[in-house]
Order: sequence, then C-alpha cells, then structure tokens
Amino acid sequence: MQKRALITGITGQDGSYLAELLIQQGYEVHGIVRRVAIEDPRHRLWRIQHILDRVNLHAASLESYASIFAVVEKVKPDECYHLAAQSFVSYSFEDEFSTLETNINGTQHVLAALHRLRPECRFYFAGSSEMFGKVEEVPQTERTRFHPRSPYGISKCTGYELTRNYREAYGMHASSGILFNHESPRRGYEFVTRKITAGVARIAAGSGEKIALGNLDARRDWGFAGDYVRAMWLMLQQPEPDDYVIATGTTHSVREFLAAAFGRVDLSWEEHVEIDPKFYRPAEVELLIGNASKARDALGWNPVVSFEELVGMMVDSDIERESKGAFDS
Ligand code: NDP
Ligand code: GDR
Repeated sequence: MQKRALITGITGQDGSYLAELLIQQGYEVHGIVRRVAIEDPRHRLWRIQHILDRVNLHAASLESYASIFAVVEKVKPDECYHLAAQSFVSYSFEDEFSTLETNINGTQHVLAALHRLRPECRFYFAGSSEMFGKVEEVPQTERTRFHPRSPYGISKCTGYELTRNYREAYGMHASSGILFNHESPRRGYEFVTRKITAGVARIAAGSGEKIALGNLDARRDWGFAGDYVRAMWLMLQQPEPDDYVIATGTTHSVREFLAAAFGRVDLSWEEHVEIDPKFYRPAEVELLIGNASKARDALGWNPVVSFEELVGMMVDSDIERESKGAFDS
C-alpha cells in the first residue's frame, strides 16, 4: 500500500528536500501551508514549484488546533514530519511571543491531533542544536544537557519534551532529530551562509557593495540539507522511536565560511565585509559541534557533502541565479 506522508513547513528549505525524497520513495505527499501561500504561489512556493503537480497542499494555521485537526482527519497520514517553525534565531529575540506561540503550541496542536485521530502515525519533530546553546560538553551528543540561549532554543526544548512525552505517555512512534545547521542553495537569505553566498554572487558581478555581518568568530557544524532530510526519513523507518543527533562532526567559523565563499571567486573577503553591531545577538551560541555516532550506528546515516562542496554548491548556484537575474523571493 502506498504510504501517506504529511509535512508541515513543506515550503521551507528542509520541507522541499524532504518532499522530493518522499516522492522518490513512492509516498503520497501532503503538505500544510499558510493560506497566503496558495494565493501567491510564485513567491511563497518557489522551493516546491518543480514538484507542485506531485504534492497535495492543504491550507491551515499552526496556531489553530481546529485547522490542524481538520487536515489530519482528511489526510490520515502514516508519517508526519513536523518542520514548520519560526526558525530564525535572531528574530526570536525580537518577537518572543510569536516564536513561542508558533513553535510550542504548533507542535502541541500537531501531536494532539495525531493522538486523537491517528495514534499509529509516526511523528518526526525538528529539534535543533540550538537546544545545547551554551554547550556543556564538546562535541554534543543525545545525552548532553540542554542550555538554550534564545527564545527559539527554548521553544525547541519544549517541542522536544512534548514529543518525548507523547512517546512515553501514549506509546506513539514519536522521534526528535537534534539537527545541527544545514544549508543549501534553498537556504533563506537571512541565515549567515546564504547571506554570504548571495552577497558573493552580487559582488562577483560587480555590485561594489559590502556585506554587513555580526559575530565572525561563531563556529557552527554546517552540513547539507539534502543529507539531513534523509536522516529524518530513516528515523521514522526504525521499529522503535528515539532521538538522534545529526551532524557532520566538523566545525568552522563564520570567518572560515567567508574565506571559502570568496575564495571560490578568487576574491579576498576582508575587502568586501563590514561589521555591523546590529547583527550581534543578545546571547550568542559560540560553538556547536555534534557527535552523530548514534545515527551512524543505528540508522546507517552518514553525511555525503563536505563543507567545501557545500560552500561551492551555494556560491555556484547564486552566481547562476545572479547571471539570470533570477533571485527567488
Ligand atoms: P525554514 O525557515 O526554511 O522553513 C520554515 C517553514 O515553516 C516554512 O515552510 C514556513 O512557511 C513554515 N512556518 C513558519 N511559521 C509558520 C506558521 N506560523 N504557520 C505555518 N507555517 C509556518 O526552515 P528549515 O527548512 O531550515 O527548517 C525546518 C525545521 O527544522 C524548522 O523547524 C527549524 O527550526 C528546524 N531546524 C533547522 C535547522 C537548519 O539548519 N536548517 C537545524 C535544526 C532545526 P512559510 O514559507 O509560509 O513561511
Ligand atoms: P543559527 O543560524 O542561528 O545557527 O540557526 P544563522 O545562520 O542565523 O547564524 C549562524 C551564526 O552566524 C552568526 N552571524 C550571523 N548570522 C546571521 N543570520 N546574520 C549575520 O549577519 C551574522 N553575522 C554573524 C550568528 O551570530 C550565529 O552565531 C540556524 C537556524 O536554521 C535554526 O533554525 C537552526 O535550529 C539552527 O541553525 C541549528
């Protein structure tokens, strides 16, 4: 029988790669989107334009239990990937209320609807390395204590605990992936990697601008989103639900990302970057590096794309877009 998957956040970076993967695996793919997305597909559905004929979209609001309930009742999914969230850490300091509302209540609404209507559905929660925050050990594993440093990180800790509680209280197959940063040519422009690669493409084309950035010393464990959605799928194929760290196990500073991205077009980053204090955060996460050995042993998961390949892929893609004057929304 063909399996049915429901993805919240299908219009985002990860949602788009996951939808492609599930289509390849023969799933019937359903996605929850905001109503405005259906009214403005050119701008709001750009990441899934190429597969729109193979996905079924349902308008619903994460903040409304009734609307989530209605979609779950209609779709009756076998697997649900809950990716939708206010995912920009910086913005979570500016608007704590909507971040907590969307990320915590949204997760509770999806879990509660599945529990009521489809308890056998397998559930994936998009946890984050931001839950480790001010890290208590290096590298971080599934056993490392959480110390979130932003409203976003706090919301993800709560989503993780909700997921664990539905697993333990009701026996649901509910798993959390604790995913470290993952990027791609579909990354949102507000995140530092894409901000840099899009800037490199414009500068290489002669824009003459400077890229304004914050903390260049922050270190992240950056992987490729296409590799990471494979881990999400693998988690839901296991006989038992569990939580897994997904990471490459290597770390680079923002400064090193700059050097690699500008190096791709033979430019020196120091001439094209300026520091703007407004991009510093009230509380920073300085260093993240994950140990994914549990996922390697239990899921057989390994990242394929290296840091250098990732940076190259993003710069090349932005240069191509820039040359066509085809920047997405
Ligand atoms: P994106 O920001 O690219 O996508 C977020 C998705 O959530 C979009 O589809 C967006 O819809 C949707 N969304 C946001 N707010 C709402 C809302 N109020 N109601 C309905 N939908 C909403 O994130 P990613 O794809 O990068 O990440 C996917 C998930 O994984 C997120 O939960 C993120 O926090 C988490 N994560 C991401 C990591 C990363 O490095 N990428 C690492 C660890 C965790 P719309 O297009 O309409 O705005
Ligand atoms: P992050 O990603 O906060 O790790 O969250 P982001 O790319 O926003 O920041 C990474 C690091 O770069 C520093 N930085 C800047 N960041 C941005 N956005 N803009 C700048 O100008 C800038 N200058 C320096 C930041 O201070 C930070 O240290 C991402 C999101 O995808 C989350 O949803 C996800 O959970 C985590 O990754 C894992």
